[in-house]
Amino acid sequence: MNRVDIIGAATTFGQPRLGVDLGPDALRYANLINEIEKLNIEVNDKGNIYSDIKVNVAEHSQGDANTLKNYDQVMDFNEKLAKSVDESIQQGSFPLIIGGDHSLAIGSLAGISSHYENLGVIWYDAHGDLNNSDTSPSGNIHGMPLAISCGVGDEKLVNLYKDGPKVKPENIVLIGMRDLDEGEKEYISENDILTFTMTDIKEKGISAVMRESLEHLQDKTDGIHLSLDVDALDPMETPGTGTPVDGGLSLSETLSAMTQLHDSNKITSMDLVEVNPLLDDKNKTAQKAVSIASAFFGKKQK
Ligand code: 4U7
Ligand code: MN
Ligand code: MN
Ligand code: MN
Repeated sequence: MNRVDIIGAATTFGQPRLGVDLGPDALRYANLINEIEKLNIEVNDKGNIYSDIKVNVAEHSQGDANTLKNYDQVMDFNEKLAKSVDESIQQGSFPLIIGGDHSLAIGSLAGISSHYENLGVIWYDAHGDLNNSDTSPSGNIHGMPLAISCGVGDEKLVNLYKDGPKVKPENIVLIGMRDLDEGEKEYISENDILTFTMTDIKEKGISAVMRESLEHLQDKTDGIHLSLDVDALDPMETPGTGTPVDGGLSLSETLSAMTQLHDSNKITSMDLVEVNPLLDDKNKTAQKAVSIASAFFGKKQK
């Protein structure tokens, strides 16, 4: 790719740990733009997208698990994001969507999907994000974007920006899984989604996992979206995130995974999400996320 559009997805209401909307700026402060430019790539920072709908923060963390929390806001935000992502692709740029909580993937996938018949998705995360309002233990929409993109869940979110499902389950690979809810496990096995848990990664090694993931997707897809949640990494590496889970990937495994994806030349868009500077230690999580993005865009590891 020779031109990258940075799209700041300043959303926090897909989950209760407010401050993840500051993630895009934390990544910029950690030198994201310069680091990509150093790789001889033209970078166009499109700034941040915000929702106009303000919610009552006091109400935010309450409510039943069976309601979708901050529904109107997530919906409004993702409509705008989808449009921006769609425009970037139309203009021939590679969209890098920086978050922001993972509910933003509803909009990024909606904007991307009109450009591909068979979009592949690599979901690099501790979680499957495959819940719906019936299976979700929390009601937090950041645990639902992949299900919604597959056409499962709230009708308006499923049909956001463009009618119908955006992704087919057979075109998804899950990497880094270690905290799946019961309903998510059922969806994965019913739909036969290729899944690499942390146990699988320890057994096979990250490089075999990435090779198998690409092999699974490359012939049947016409584009591959990478959605990278920093909680895929171990909390010792990336403490500044709202839903940390022990026993995650190391930075060095992730850098080598990114180099493999870069070398494949198959990835056509990317989300980099869930960096929350209010939970971080001196912006360390954003710095690691920038090194991950740099490896993805071709920085050689020493
Ligand atoms: B993230 C969870 F119950 N599954 O649905 C849920 F464990 O985008 C967590 O991956 C979701 O960070 C985490 O609330 C969503 C929970
Ligand atoms: Mn996660
Ligand atoms: Mn996630
Ligand atoms: Mn998270």
